Amino acid sequence: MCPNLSTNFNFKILLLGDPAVGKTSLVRRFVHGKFTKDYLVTVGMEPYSHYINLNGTKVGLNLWDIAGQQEFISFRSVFFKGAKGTVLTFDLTRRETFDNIRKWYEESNNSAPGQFFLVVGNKNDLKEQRQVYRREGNQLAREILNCVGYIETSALTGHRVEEAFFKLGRRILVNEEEKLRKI
Ligand SMILES: Nc1nc2c(ncn2[C@@H]2O[C@H](COP(=O)(O)OP(=O)(O)OP(=O)(O)O)[C@@H](O)[C@H]2O)c(=O)[nH]1
Ligand SMILES: [Mg+2]
Repeated sequence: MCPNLSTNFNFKILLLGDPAVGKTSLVRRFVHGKFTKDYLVTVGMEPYSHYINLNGTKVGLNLWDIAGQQEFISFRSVFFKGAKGTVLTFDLTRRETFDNIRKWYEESNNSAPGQFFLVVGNKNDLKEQRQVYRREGNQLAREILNCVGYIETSALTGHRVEEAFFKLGRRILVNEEEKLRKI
């Protein structure tokens, strides 16, 4: 069968990172264009779905917003299966959340190998409280296998949020199209 490259695609993408780094806020900003200051802890996992247009190809992003709290560690990896990509998120104002990115990367990569990754430093609006340099984020992204880069975002202002999801989605699409061509 001749593959049709204008086919619609659906990609499962995980949002991972420590508690309160802003995973839910980023996905809600991207999908609903909204932000709330309240911290409502995610319990287990919350799914979101959003269609984007990548160079004329309609792509569905199934965004799995995974709870960062330690109490969910025992079962959360069941949600990882089949993921094509992970947004590894940390909080620019809390150094320890950056130090934990490798742990999140390994947890995700072990359960769903062969994915693409994007490192996101969130809360870029809190300039005075920054605890991680941009060059450190860039360096970490270079060290992670299949990482498409490092982006600093703000779910509060919306700064670079769309760009982050598009960047990861575009890389996954290129890879899926290459696989189709080989059939
Ligand atoms: N100033 C600022 N605050 C943010 C930003 N993103 C999220 N927050 C706040 O940080 C807190 C935690 O955000 P959440 O999105 O709930 O964090 P989470 O990563 O989903 O946390 P868990 O569900 O526990 O894993 C909330 O009070 C948000 O309003 C941001 O870009 N800037
Ligand atoms: Mg959450």
